[in-house]
Amino acid sequence: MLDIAIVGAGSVGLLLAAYLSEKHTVTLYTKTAEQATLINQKGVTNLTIKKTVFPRAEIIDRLIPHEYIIVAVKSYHIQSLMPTLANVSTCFIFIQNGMSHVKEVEFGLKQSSNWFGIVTHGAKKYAPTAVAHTGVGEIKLAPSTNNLPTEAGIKRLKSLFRPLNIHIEHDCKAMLHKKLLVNAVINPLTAHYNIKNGQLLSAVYEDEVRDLCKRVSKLLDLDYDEAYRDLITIITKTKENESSMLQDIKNQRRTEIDAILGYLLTLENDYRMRFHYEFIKKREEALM
Ligand code: KPL
Repeated sequence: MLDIAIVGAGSVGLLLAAYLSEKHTVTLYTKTAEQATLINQKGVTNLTIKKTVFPRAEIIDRLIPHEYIIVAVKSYHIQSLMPTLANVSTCFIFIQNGMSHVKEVEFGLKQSSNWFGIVTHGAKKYAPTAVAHTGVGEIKLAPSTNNLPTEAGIKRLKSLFRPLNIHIEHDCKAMLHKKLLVNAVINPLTAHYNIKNGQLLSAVYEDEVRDLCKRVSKLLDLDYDEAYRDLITIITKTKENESSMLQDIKNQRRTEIDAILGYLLTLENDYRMRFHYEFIKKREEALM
């Protein structure tokens, strides 16, 4: 049994808490005291398997060291969290979409053993204490550049995430780039057209999916055929899911468009990517 903290109780944070609390001691750190109180009263329910678990909940200001701290907040919250995280130097696992948090973490938390992770599970938060597992995907983790994990460390990490199809990768940048491509295609298109991931498989969207996939794979130096195959696999596995960007727009929250297409536009000012970037930015501005 390991002592784990999960920072962030959005859809991914709740999904991790729902599975990891079955075997480990989990503390879930929330943004608001209201959500912490509700979780302490009602637990966290996985609506898909109809199971409730009881992690301890605290607000993020009370963060203390744990064996593992999984940071599952949106990428744009990482910067403001940095002073809190630097105080509890430990083994961190960062699970964010996009790339903008990577430099911040590698620079700000040099003394910790950091891992970056990607999640392709579909998750939807229905209430502050309830989440649905809307698509079975996987979790991939790779060590950051200054982290040289031992075989024993890798084994522990694998056992920690076992219920969620864990894979350990060695090339962190390649892993994050592959996920960036997935998010750069699925998230803006589903948010733009207000559709579930699976609807992207319809012939109506095929040209647009292929076109964005081609542009992003070229920009990130990924093999197009392989990238397209992986993309279709993830769309298929999460076909019932609403992407995190669509959920953000529907809930009138800030999206991760800056960390995804915004980041890619800093590499190349591609007009199709800019079109989708600006469309989502306008939506976001109108909502907030
Ligand atoms: O990461 C996701 C997201 O929505 O942000 C995918 C894998 C696309 C699942 O919807």
